[in-house]
Formats: sequence, structure tokens, C-alpha cells
Amino acid sequence: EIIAHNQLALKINVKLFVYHTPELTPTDHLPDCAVVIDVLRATTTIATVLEAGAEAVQTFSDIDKLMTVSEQWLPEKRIRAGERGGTKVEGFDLGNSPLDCTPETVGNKRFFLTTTNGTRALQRVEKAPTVITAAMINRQTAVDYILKTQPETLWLVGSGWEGGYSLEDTVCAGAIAHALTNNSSQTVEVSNDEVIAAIALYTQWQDNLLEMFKHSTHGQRLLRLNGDEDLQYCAKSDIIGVLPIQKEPGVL
Ligand code: 3SL
Repeated sequence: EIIAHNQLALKINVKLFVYHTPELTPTDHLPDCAVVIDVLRATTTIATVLEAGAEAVQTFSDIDKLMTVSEQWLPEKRIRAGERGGTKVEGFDLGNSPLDCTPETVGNKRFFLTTTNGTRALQRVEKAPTVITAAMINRQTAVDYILKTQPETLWLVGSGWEGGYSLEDTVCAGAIAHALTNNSSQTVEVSNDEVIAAIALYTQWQDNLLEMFKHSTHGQRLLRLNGDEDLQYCAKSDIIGVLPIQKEPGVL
């Protein structure tokens, strides 16, 4: 079913845009609120880390920069985590599996994270007045925050994979857009066709997200790296009540 723009724009409060990748976001302006999405796995990991009681998550696209900044923290007060190509960075405490992020491991520590795509997407929008991260596990929490704060312009930005589009990020953008456009207390202006495409993807797959993730190219990559349990966890909806909000560029 194709939903026409004007059917969704009954009253206007929020101008909603979806961008499948950070590279597709405009470079000459920013929204009031940017939602960065990297379901497999960076934004799932970030929500899990904060839920587990980490002091903060600090993100880097560059490994050397992460090493220099994290050096200023006592070893017992920091965790260095991250991946390249899905595999743990050599010498780091953890990779990018959300399942490793228990209260015992990350509680009260600063979590220094570098990933291939998610941290790059965060950098792209870090100067927006409000930046939050979302994944399927905390989707409803993100929706509730948006409904409460009512930004005038809202971007849902998928991280993709090295410039390409990722099914799992766009389906999560669709899940958020679907909740926003179906909320009677909220009026949403669908501002690009990507919103409609994302909602259509979500409504098609909402009962079978794990299956979709297993067929996606990144899901396949993680399965080759024994990431079956990670996929199962990342495909769960609305199980976490934490919303990562950027406090300063790169720090959530
Ligand atoms: O690219 C990223 O930001 C990561 O989430 C990729 S991975 O799932 O850890 O391989």
C-alpha cells in the first residue's frame, strides 16, 4: 500500500525527513533534532551500554584519536571498544557486541567507542541542537522523546555501510516514522519520499525483523562472524527505556 504525502500531513507540527545514509544528508543546514540509527550494531550497543550504567559513551571515527583521549582516563574507569569490518580492534577491551556490555563490565565507566559507520554518522550531524541515537531496542523511548519535545524539523539518519544503504537502519527509521505519523496527538509533515519508503519497509517486515536482518548484507556479514545472538538481540523491539542524548559533540 502506497501512502500519499497529503494523507499523512493532516496537521503540521514536525517536518520529518529520512536519510538512508549520512552521505545523503544535506550539508548546508541541520535539523532541530537528528536521530542517528545504526541497528547493526553501534546504536544498539550505545543504548545497551547506558542502560548497563556506563558514565557516558564517547564516540570516535578515528582509532588514534580514541587512544589519545581515552589515555586521560584511569584504566579502571574506561572501556575501549570498537570494530573494523565487524571484528574487535586489536588491543581493545571489547568489540562492538551489545551482549558484552553488562553492568559488571561497563558500569560507572566511560565507554570509548569507534565503529565503521555509526560513529561516522554521529559526526555528520553532531552540530545539530539535539542529537539522539535510536535502534529497535529503544525505538519507543525515542518516539516518546520526539513526541514530548516536538522539534520543528527532524531527521532520521541511517548509518548504512561505507556509503551504501542498509535495510536494518531504514526499517528502524520506518518504525519511528510509523509511530510518529500514527500518533493522534502529533502532526507530522512527511517531507521526503524516503519517509514513505521507510514506513512501507517497516509495515512489510515488522513481524519478521530478525528474518530481514538475516538476509541483509550486514546481517550476513555478522553471521559469518558468529553474530547470530547479536542479530537476535538487535531485532528486539522496545526493550530498553534509555535514550542516548548527545551532551557535547561525540559524548552521549
Ligand atoms: O559500522 C558500525 O558502526 C558497526 O555498528 C558495524 S558492526 O556491526 O559492529 O560490524
